[in-house]
Amino acid sequence: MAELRVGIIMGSQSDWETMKEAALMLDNLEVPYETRIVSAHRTPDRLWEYGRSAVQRGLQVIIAGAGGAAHLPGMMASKTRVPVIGVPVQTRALSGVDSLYSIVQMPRGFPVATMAIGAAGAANAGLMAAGILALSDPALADRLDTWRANLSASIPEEPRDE
Ligand code: RP5
Repeated sequence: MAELRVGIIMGSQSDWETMKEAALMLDNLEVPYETRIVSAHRTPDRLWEYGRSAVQRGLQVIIAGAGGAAHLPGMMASKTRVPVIGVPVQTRALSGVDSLYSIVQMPRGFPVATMAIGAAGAANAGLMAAGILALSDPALADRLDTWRANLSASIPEEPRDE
C-alpha cells in the first residue's frame, strides 16, 4: 500500500461535499491520503488523538475543513507540528465569512494556511498539499507541473458566446 502522506479531516459529514474537492485533486496527482470526520466540538477526544499521533503515523500535511465556529484547523495546529491547511466551508447563515474568520485569525505561534471559502478553497488545499510534498518528491513535482501546464493550455485566448 502507498505511504500515507495527507490527512483530510472535516468537522461533519455535511462538509464532505466541499472537502471531496481536495480528495479529487489528490487522486488526480496520485497522492495517498485518508479522510476522517473529526469535530472540535462533537468529538474533541478524537481531535486530540488525531493530532497527537499525526507525526508518528507519517502524516506530512493535514487539510482541515469546517464551517461556522470552525475551530478544527486551529485546534489541530495547536496539537501537531504537521502543517495544517484550513478550508472554510460555506455556511448558509453567513456564507462562510464566519468560517473564514474562525480559521484565518490565528494567534502568533500556531499558523493555519487558510484557503478561500468553499469548493475552490478545498481544491486549492489539495494543490497546496501536493506543492509542499513535491519539494521532496521529484515524481510528484513532475505530475504537478504537468497538471498546471494542462490547466493553462485549457484556457482559450478569446471569449466566446456560450
Ligand atoms: C461544523 O458545523 C462543521 O464543520 C459543519 O460545517 C458545521 C455544521 O455541521 P452539521 O450540523 O451539518 O453536522 O462543526
